[in-house]
Amino acid sequence: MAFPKNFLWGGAVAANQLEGAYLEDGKTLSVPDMLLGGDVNTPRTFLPVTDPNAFYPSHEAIDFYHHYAEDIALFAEMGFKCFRLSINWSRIFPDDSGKANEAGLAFYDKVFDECKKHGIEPLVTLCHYEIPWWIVTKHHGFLDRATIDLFLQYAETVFTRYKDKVKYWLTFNEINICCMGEGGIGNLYGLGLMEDEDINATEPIKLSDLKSDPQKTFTALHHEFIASALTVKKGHEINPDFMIGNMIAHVTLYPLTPNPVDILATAQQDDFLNNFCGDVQVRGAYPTFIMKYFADHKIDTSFIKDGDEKILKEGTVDMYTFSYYQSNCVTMDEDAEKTGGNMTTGAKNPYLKASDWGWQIDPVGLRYTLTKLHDRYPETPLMVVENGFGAFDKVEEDGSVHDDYRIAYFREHIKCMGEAVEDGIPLIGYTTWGPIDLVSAGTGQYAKRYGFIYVDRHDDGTGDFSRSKKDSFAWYKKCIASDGTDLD
Ligand code: BGP
Repeated sequence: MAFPKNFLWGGAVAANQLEGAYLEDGKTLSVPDMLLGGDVNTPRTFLPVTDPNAFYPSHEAIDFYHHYAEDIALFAEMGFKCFRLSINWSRIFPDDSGKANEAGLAFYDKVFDECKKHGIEPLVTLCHYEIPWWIVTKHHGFLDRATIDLFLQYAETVFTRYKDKVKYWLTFNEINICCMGEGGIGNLYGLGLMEDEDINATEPIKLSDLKSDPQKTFTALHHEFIASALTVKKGHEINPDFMIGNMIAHVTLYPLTPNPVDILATAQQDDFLNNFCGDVQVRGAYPTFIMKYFADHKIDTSFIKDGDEKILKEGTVDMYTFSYYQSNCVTMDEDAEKTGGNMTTGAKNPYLKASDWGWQIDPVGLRYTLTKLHDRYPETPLMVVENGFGAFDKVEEDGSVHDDYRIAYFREHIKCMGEAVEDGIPLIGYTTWGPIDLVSAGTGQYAKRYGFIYVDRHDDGTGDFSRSKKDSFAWYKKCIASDGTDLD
């Protein structure tokens, strides 16, 4: 297997799922700070006014804010070359004064310095669902075109501050999330888009019950595309060496049967869910199929203003990055058995097993996806920036965690990824999701664990935040040390 020597092996996290310290050093609320904890069977709920008696997992998360040095040292021990993290926007711009918060900026200086000390390259997501709450209430997130300027001001501030510490950047995490999921879940996470009625709710609301209006969704998404493109352009002015990518939640789709109607439905869903946003950000223009979709669904495209086409063309990304957890099947047969997944559901594939959350495990699908993406964007380097296995872990009496199921998941995915590299696909890196246990985005659970590192923190709010190594820790270390050749 031929992973190059400079391959970016590492792990990925998001500020809201690990930092905690949700109001410390001047930070104000952001969208995830309004989300309550859930469990495997209960959809996440949202309660806009933080209730002192309710449990909001992001408020303390795993307290990376105070453990960052210890955590980065553990990543270094595993041999990480890269650490993907996000900046929490509301630490930097906590209000609408237009003044950056020095204490927030100083925190990330310390984090990046710590990475540098260990020879770890940071990969920074500018917005991983962390839209400041004041932008939600004042501007309905990205629905208001004015939010483009707020994002640019934020991006320019951090680009300038960290231009010699960070080379790799991503604009919006899973920008296509608003094209999937039920109700307003994708809108809230991705676009900070909510109706006043929901913003002012006094009782918890299921995320799937949040109101959603396609006209508003596509308007806000367009504003994100423009913000992303302008950010790429600005970044290159600040440091021409920056590599700035997009980030797509790639849900790989197969037809459930060879029935041509299933084949066609699969291609159409694939275009809408997976290809639409990537095409805008890599090719710099709206694809024909989505303009047809807009016409068919009576979406008024007057949100595309004069000059926007040029902005999109001039702000194409330097690399295409994506999350890959699973695949789903598509069928026109409404009686086909369904299964869960990352913000979306699909038909059950009889050839695949699934996690306890119903996410179908499909390592071969990763090779297939890399091949497909390279065919679509032949000039663009690719990076897998999330892949991992959420599981209930059992801590033995001596404190060890024998997570052979997680090792098996990674072994097979890395093997298939290596085959894609041998095929000649320009894959530059791989960051596993949640190298350290953190809060689940989909359910708000701590019990859905992804880490090589166990964190003593639980869904009832107990635990002392101490860290310990699972069996997978030594395994991933060996994998990286051997450039992905020793997977036993
Ligand atoms: C992706 C998100 C991550 C992460 C991951 C796992 O969609 O970018 O933030 O959480 O999914 O999902 P979950 O936490 O729901 O298991």
